[in-house]
Amino acid sequence: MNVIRRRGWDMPESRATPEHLFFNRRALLASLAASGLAPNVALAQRITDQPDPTIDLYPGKHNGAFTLDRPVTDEKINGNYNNFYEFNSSKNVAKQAQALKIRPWTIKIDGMVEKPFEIGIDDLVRKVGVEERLYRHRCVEAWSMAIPWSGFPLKKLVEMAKPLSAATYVRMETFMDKSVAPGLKQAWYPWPYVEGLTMAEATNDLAFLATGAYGKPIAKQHGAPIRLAVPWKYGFKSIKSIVKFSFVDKRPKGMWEELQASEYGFWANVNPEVPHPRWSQASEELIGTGERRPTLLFNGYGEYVAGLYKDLESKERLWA
Ligand SMILES: Nc1nc2c(c(=O)[nH]1)N[C@H]1C(S)=C(S)[C@@H](COP(=O)(O)O)O[C@H]1N2
Ligand SMILES: [Mo]
Repeated sequence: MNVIRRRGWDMPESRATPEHLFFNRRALLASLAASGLAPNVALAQRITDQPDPTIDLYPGKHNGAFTLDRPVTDEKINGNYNNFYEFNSSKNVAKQAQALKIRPWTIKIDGMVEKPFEIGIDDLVRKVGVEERLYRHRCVEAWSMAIPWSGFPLKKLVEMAKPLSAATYVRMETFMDKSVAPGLKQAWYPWPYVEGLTMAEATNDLAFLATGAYGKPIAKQHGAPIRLAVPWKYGFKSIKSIVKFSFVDKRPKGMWEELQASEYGFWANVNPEVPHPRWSQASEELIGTGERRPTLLFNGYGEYVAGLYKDLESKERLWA
């Protein structure tokens, strides 16, 4: 995702894969070394945060419809290898992300709806309930994880919002508090983080709002208290720490698309046949295992979502 400052892996495609792997391993080792600090972080969190008022709901009923072809990624590895640019642009962001204040957390529903409203995260979660699903996650940087999310289908929030029939897209937006998230002071990013889906995508069964992971309320570095999980798309579409859902009739422009449209388009459907302009998408590294596997079209979720894209003529458009 690093399009501004050049890194070791920002290089001709012929060399991108090995260097890219090297970068990931190094970042992972650094993250794990830093995770020795985790008990202190957890302690600080316990002192400053109220206990989650919906903790009794987790993990929720397990929904067995979504099976994995690989083991769940170790919680500690997943929780110490994150993308959360609001805090910093390295993978080692978990500690800084603990500064995020997740209560009170108010979500705005606006735009083309019967009546705009706001709802607190705890009221929302109590109202809709949570279930547990195992999902794969494929980052555009060619690495992947497997996560036990808890949460609810985005479709339930759409139903609650009562969009007008003219609304064709959902636009989502991340919090903007510079006092806790220093990355927001980096003016070269077009903050806030924004992502969007078509209404058909948003009401598809797979589109999920995660409020928990690994059997408990979701950790801050994963986008507490509520983040999107759209596992058939590259990871950047899965926007974290959402504060607003707007129902609109124009295609929303995501933050990454705003920054570099040729690399991070609206669709961002996982497609191993269409390389990123700077590296191949044919395979992925399963973070924490050293294993590399071929990447599957729609990240293996074609049975749920392929029908949504029948009318897009080319493979490129599936991706971009
Ligand atoms: N608000 C926000 N959402 C975000 C990001 C981000 O930087 N900010 N990074 C995205 C990217 S590129 C990925 S791969 C996933 C990473 O989620 P994880 O850290 O829980 O694995 O979050 C996505 N959502
Ligand atoms: Mo990503």
